[in-house]
Amino acid sequence: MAAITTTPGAHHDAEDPNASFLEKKGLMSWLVTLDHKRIGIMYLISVMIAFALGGIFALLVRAELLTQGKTLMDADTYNKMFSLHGVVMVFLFIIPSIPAAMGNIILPIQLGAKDVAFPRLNLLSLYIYWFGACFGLYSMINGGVDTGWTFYTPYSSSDPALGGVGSSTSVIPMTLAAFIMGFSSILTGVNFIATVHKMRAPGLTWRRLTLFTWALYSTSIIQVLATPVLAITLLLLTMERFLGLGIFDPRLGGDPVLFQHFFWFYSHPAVYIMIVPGMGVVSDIIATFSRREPVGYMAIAASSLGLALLGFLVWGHHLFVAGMSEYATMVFSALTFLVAIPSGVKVFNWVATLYKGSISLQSPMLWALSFIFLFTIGGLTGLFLGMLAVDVHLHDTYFVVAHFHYVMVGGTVMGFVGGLHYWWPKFTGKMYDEAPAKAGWFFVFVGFNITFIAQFIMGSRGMPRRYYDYLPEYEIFHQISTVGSWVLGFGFVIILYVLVKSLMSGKPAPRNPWGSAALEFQTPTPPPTFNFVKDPVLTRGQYDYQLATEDELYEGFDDPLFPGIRGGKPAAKPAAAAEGEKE
Ligand code: HEM
Ligand SMILES: [Cu+2]
Repeated sequence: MAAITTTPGAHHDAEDPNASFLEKKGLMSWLVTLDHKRIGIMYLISVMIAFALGGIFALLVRAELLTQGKTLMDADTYNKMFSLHGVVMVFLFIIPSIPAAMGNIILPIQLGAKDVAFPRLNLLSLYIYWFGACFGLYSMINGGVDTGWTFYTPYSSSDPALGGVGSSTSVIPMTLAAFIMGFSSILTGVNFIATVHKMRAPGLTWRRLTLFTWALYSTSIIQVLATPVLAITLLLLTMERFLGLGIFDPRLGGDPVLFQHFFWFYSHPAVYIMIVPGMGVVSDIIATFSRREPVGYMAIAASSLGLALLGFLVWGHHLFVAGMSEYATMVFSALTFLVAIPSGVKVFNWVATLYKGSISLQSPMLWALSFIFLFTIGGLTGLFLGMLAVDVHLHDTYFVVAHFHYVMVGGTVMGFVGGLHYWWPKFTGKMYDEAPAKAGWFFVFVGFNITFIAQFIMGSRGMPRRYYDYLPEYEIFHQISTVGSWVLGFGFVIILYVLVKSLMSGKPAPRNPWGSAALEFQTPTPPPTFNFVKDPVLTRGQYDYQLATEDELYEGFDDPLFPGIRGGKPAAKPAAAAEGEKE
């Protein structure tokens, strides 16, 4: 039985409600759009620009560390470089990356909905994000910040211009930027929660949601509950810096450790805002390219919720050496280990899904497999840091830097780029060249490991983070790491080239290029404005390959541009289609 009815590949004129959502041209048609897909694409472009900017800062940091002493810039500039890298990557890129950009494009389609629950609120979220980003740019034009992305007090809150002793950089605009962008994040979360509850197509029960949807739902809960804490913390910081209120600064009677508690009460859950959506993307990609329902579907879904909840209980592990009671450190250490359970549940279930799956190694799958491998390293090294005695040695070393890059880059960025490749044909209507896409993946994967394995080693030997200079015994590791960052950067340049070339001259994408059973691949490519030609009614789950019809899985391959692929044989695996694309 067909899950939905559509008229794939049909062409329509601009007035037709079934015309592609990309049909309308002109800047204004984008800026005032209420279409979640268009809003998602504008988010996507924004976060990709942020990623490029943050990446340039990272390359500059690495270049400075190529040799001992001064290589490129003075120490003050260096401090600004790593701070801006962190701020841009966290607040402008990674938080909105998968939820706001990819979630907006895909979530309503996966729900069989016409749009999100509150389309106007959705557009407002984007404008708030842009408004906040303007404050960030303003700060950068004014010299940026040198506080690190963590804005630790009292250095950040004590302004020399007002008689303080802290940072003289442009802190207030940057904290306001993060404050404002927080509202964007909260509103997206509210919108997605309402959308998942209220907009599901008939037949789309909770047990039939995709794992990407479950991940976004869990993430939204964190966004709504945790982000207000960051907002109020940054507001207090601003008031202390601007008005001299004594909240965090001991010279004014405040408590600097209080700031760290507040900050990490948001920022540890925020780690799950960053990683859980990536896990969702990976779950979907693994299912599609293994051609089967994920093993332990409910366990993976529940572990997303589990991470969202447990993520709130462990913030103290960032303060083991900041001055807490021994009892508190022990409790936080024990709770930290609990977080490994839902993460482990996911990894084991992904691996079990791969086992005896009918795997095809298309480019999205390569990113998803890298995610599993690299995230596992990131997660397990997190357990080292969660162990009290070990953390006393490793705290604020390059070991920590390597650990969180294995999670943020090895995890989230792999999921983000994988999802980008996976859904690209669907929302752009264009295919990309598979061979150079795989080459890009290869350079990113190799470059990433060179960059950050070197950092694990030097960190475990005591190289502190955020240092401008270092002892001679660390030089070789810094050099390896810097060369790795060039390989990594080169990989991203290839990917950019592949995607731009696809936009310019890519072949039209079929409806279902990967042979997926999920709902978003049952509607035309690119989808019409309201996502479906006929309102979908689900008669099966989105991973039920055994219930999906041959047409649902293969119709895309019948596209005249991919002749002879289908041949009416359901035995043809999705890989076969891609072989055809390569020519
Ligand atoms: C893509 C390649 C990347 C490279 C080569 C890179 C490199 C670096 C380097 C060298 C540092 C400075 C370490 C220190 O001295 O403390 C750093 C810090 C940091 N990076 Fe990355 N990074 C990359 C991507 C990312 C991404 C995607 C994120 C997303 C969250 C990220 C988040 C951070 C943060 C939060 C810091 C700490 C900044 C601070 O100390 O305030 N990085 N990175
Ligand atoms: Cu944490």
